[in-house]
Amino acid sequence: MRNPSPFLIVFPVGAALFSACNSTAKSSKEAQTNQKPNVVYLISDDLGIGDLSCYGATKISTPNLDRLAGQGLQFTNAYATSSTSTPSRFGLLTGMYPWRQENTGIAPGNSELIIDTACVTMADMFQAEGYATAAIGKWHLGLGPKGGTNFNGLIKPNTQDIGFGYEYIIPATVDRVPCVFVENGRVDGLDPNDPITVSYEHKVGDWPTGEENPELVKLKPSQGHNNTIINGIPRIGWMTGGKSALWVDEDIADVITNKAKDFIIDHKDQPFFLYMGTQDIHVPRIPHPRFAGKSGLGTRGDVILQLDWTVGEIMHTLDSLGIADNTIFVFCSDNGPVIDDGYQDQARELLNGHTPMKHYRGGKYSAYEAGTRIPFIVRWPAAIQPGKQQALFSMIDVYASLAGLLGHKLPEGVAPDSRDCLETFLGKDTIGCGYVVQQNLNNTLSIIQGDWKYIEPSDKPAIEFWTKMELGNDPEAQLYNIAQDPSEKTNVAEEHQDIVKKLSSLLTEIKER
Ligand code: NG6
Ligand code: CA
Repeated sequence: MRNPSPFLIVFPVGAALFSACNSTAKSSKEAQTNQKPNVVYLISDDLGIGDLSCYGATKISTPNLDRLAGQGLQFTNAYATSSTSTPSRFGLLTGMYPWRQENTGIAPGNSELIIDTACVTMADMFQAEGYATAAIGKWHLGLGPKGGTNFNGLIKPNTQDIGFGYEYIIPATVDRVPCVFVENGRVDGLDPNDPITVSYEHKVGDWPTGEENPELVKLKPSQGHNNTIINGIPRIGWMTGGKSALWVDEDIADVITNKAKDFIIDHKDQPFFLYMGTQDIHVPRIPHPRFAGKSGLGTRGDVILQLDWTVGEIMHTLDSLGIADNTIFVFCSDNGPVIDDGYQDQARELLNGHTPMKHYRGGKYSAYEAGTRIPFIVRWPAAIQPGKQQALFSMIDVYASLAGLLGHKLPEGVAPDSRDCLETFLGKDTIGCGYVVQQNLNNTLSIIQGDWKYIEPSDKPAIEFWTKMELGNDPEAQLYNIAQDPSEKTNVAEEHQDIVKKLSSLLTEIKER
C-alpha cells in the first residue's frame, strides 16, 4: 500500500518571500499560486559523485550546482538502478526494473522505442494530472517500431506516444549515429532530398570512416568509435544523408538548453514536467569554445563546467519567471563516471588529482559502488528545507514518490517496482527506501540494505573489455559492509553467511515478484 501524502490537497507556495522583478514574473507567479508544483528533472550523463564541488571536488568548481544543492536537499546515498544509461533511464520513467524486460541494454541509435506504448510512464502520469510535458536532450530509449528506426518522415512511436507532449531529442548518445535532433517525430532540419540511412551492422553510403580514413579525424578513438566520421569525430555506427540536419557538437548544450528554456517560458502559467537529459559529460566531450580549456582538467572538466552552466540557465529562467519556489528541480546522473570511454581526450592524463569516483570502487558499467552511486539533488524552495539527506534512496522510487505527492493513485501493475518514499524525497524523514537493487553492464544484480551490500555470483567477465573497468562480476557471492568499508575492499561473505542468505533471498523474492 502506498503511503497517503501530506501534500494531497494544498501545495505550499512561498509567495510572501518572493519579489517579482518584472510583470511577466508577477503574472506567472500569480498563475502558479496554489497550483501543483512544476517538475524539472535534469539527468546528466556519466557524471560522478566526485565531479561536483558540492560533493567535495576541489579541483573543479560547479557554482550553479552548488547553489542548487545549497538551496535544496543533497542526497549522499542515492543510487541509479543501473550502471549504464538506457536501463537507468528506463527504470526512472517506467518505475519498473529494467532487467525485467529484454532489450533494455545500451541501445543503438536506430533501436525501436523500448518503452511499450501501453506502459503508463511517469510522463503519462503527469499528463493525466494536467501537466504540460516535454522530453528534451539525450533520450537513448529508442524510437520507432521494431526492426529499426526510419529517420525520414514521421517517426512513430516517439516520446509523444508515451506521455511527452513535446520532444526535442538526441535519439541515442552523442557518440552514436545519427547525429541529428528529432523534434516531435521528425528530424530537425532534414532535407527530404537527402534522406538518412543508418546501420549498426555495415557501412552505408560513402562518407569516410575512422577505420578507413584515420587521417581525417580530429579526435582519435581509444576504443571502438571508428565508424562514420561526423564533424571530424568517428562515431559508433554508420550513416549517410541528412547533411543539413547534422548537429554541431560544440553547440549541443546551447541548443538543448534553449529548447528547455523555451518550453518553461511557454508553459509558465500551467504545471509542467520537463524531463531534460544533457549530453554532458558523455564522450565525445566537446565543449563550446567559451568553456574549452577553462577547467584545467581537459575537456572532461570543461564539459562539467558546461553542464553547470546549463543548470544555471534553467535556474535563472525559473527565477526570472518567478516560478522557482513552486518548481521541484531534481538533478542527478544516469550512472557512474568513467575516465576513458573511447576517445583519446587525455581525460586521465589531465585529472590533476581530481577523483570522479571519490573513494568508491568501480565506475560506469560496474556493480561496485561508483557504478550506480550518483549525485542527486532535489530543490523545492516552497516545501523542502535545505540540507543533506543521508537516507538510502533509489531513482526507481522517484515515480511513485511524485505520484504520492500529487495524490495520484497508480493502478495495479503501473510502476511496479517504484515505492512511494515521498517523505525521504522531501527530507521529512531519514528512513529511506529500505533497500536498493542495482544492475551492472551484464545484468548482475546487487542489493543494499542497511550497512550491507550483497552482489550475486556471476560467471560474466571480471573486467570490461574496452575500459578495463572492474565490473564486480565474481563466481563467488560478495558481501561488503559499506558503512565500514565504503571502498568495498574486503569481501566478508564467508564470515557472514547468515547475511548473505538473507540478502540473496530478498533479491530472489524481488526478482520473482
Ligand atoms: C559503450 C561505448 C561507450 C559508451 C557506452 C554507452 C565503445 C567501445 N564503448 O559500448 O563509449 O557509448 O557504450 O554509454 O563503443 S551510456 O552512458 O550511454 O550507457
Ligand atoms: Ca550514461
